[in-house]
Amino acid sequence: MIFPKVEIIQRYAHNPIITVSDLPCRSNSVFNSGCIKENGRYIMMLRIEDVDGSQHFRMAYSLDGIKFEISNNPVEIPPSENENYFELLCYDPRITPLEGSYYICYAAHGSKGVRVSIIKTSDFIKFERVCYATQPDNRNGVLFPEKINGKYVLLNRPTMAYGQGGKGDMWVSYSPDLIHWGDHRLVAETRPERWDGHKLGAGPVPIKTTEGWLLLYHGVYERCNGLVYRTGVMLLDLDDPSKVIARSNGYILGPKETYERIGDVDNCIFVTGNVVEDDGTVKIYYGGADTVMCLAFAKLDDLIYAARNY
Ligand code: BMA
Repeated sequence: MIFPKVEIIQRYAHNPIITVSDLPCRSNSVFNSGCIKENGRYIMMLRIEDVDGSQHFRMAYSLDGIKFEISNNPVEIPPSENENYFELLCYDPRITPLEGSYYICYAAHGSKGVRVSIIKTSDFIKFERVCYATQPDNRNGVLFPEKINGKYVLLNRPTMAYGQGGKGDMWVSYSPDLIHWGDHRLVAETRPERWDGHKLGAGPVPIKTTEGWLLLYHGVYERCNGLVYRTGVMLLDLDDPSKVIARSNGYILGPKETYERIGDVDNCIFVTGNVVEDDGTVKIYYGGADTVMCLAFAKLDDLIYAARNY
């Protein structure tokens, strides 16, 4: 296939938008942070790696989606009976507004592996635990912003044994109450010897469009020096999100700039936030090289077009 030489995504010229020098605490990195916009205010949940290797979340707020005020206090993740098993690290938060609350899906990682944990809040100050939605190893969880056919819907990524390099496809699971999850279905597979041939996983909250649920996702390719993380786009059926209507053949955003090429994990773009503006521009928030937070822009119509034609 020959691809048109037209890029549909433009990076913010002054990337990165958040680095450790912006934080009120001594940290190693800030990346892969969830972001939404509510009532004109951008709400970001930062993923911060501390200098001892632990990680925490911290809220950040903005009126323009570019310059964020960062909270002085970390998010207090509610206690879990499985603290050591699954809460040694928390990462990759995705925020879903749903039925008047905000649900955060994150990777809860510990001595027994990694699973999708869901917590909820109404004010980003007090959080309560909802459930562990998956068994280990399974991460990259994101909730749809509404029920579909009366069920809550979660994208996730069960991971094959570490011996196989942590490969995995994207699945969808359903729940009547956000606690009991089942009816697991395969959504999208890796494509051998293509840019998303090693593993793939959901990015931020799917965007409802007339053409289907638009989903940005990360695809991973294994090269002799390590993994390369890039972004693709797909459209899922509005009534049955296990059905892929369209999926870009090529990636739409891949590491190119120094802040994406070089960092704690080189060659990594990891999308965790998308905000649709009134004029049809989508602000795309992503981690660069597991080190900094970045921003890019695309038109919603171009993303839909890319799912079918790129
Ligand atoms: C993935 C996730 C991401 C990270 C990426 C590259 O498995 O853990 O948080 O950006 O690896 O390290």
